[in-house]
Amino acid sequence: MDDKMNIQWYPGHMTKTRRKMEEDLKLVDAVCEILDARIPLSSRNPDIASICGNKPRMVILNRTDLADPNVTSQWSSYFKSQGFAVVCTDCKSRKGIDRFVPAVKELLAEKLQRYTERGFVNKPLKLMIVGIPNVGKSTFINQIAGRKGAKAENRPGVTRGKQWVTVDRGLLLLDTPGILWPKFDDEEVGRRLAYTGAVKDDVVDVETLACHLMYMLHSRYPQALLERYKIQMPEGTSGYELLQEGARKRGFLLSRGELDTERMARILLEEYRSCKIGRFTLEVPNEI
Ligand SMILES: Nc1nc2c(ncn2[C@@H]2O[C@H](COP(=O)(O)OP(=O)(O)OP(=O)(O)O)[C@@H](O)[C@H]2O)c(=O)[nH]1
Ligand SMILES: [Mg+2]
Repeated sequence: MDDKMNIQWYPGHMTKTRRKMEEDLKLVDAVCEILDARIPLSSRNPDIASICGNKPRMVILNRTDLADPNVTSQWSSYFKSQGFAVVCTDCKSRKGIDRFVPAVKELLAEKLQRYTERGFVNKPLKLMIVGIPNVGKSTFINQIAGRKGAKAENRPGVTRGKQWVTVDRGLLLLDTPGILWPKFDDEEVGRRLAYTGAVKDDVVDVETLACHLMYMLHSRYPQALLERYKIQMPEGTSGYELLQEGARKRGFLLSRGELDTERMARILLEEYRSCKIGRFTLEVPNEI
């Protein structure tokens, strides 16, 4: 098995997006970065601090329905302690959505105060919504606005240009295309982005990816693998052996009686993404 994955997923439009982001920054009062609650570190854009400068910043931990709730609250405290305004959301059920507007008003309280003093009635606050592809930016905006103002779909790269969405007379949100950074120092970051669907499957080797995910789930959540796939193997079993065991237990065979590990790989990724195995967060703050 080829253990090195050469993932190249930085299409030209993303470079353009970064430049545009720097321009758009001049139009907004604050930047709101949406993170995947299952991988809050890997889904953060490391360039964002340098792009945003001194603009007030907010973090949304989204997809909390798919993440381990205990770890989500640890992440919330972590980002708060770093000075961010934090809101945890599940855009499928709208959980946490109502906390966004009060959090924005708190973050930009001084600005609002100045507007009032100068007699600016209904001058809207403007926020730019940024984040990696497919993390739920457009869905989040639609939930906040209470209507489908932004196009959203379950694949990376749906939003292609910026778009203003009016929430009400006091708030405008700027939807932006998802961006990834050109190169990862850490291959594991790339894999985590692929597990969670930020990267299209056709740029990675699905079987290799699934081996890594198997290994990780086996070391962190062995009980879940036992319950879902009847996999019970000693600690330290390789990802490929775990994948084989899964295929064996499910009876996935090729015509010559070989195990169909590729089919098992696809099933594992699909079931991880749709939360059928459980709500697993792959990164915890105390491991930083
Ligand atoms: N389970 C779950 N799914 C979510 C959540 N938020 C968004 N989604 C789903 O994630 C998928 C991607 O959502 P989008 O809003 O299009 O994501 P985006 O960040 O705008 O993506 P790009 O425009 O491609 O960068 C959609 O299928 C949404 O339904 C959430 O909190 N939980
Ligand atoms: Mg979008």
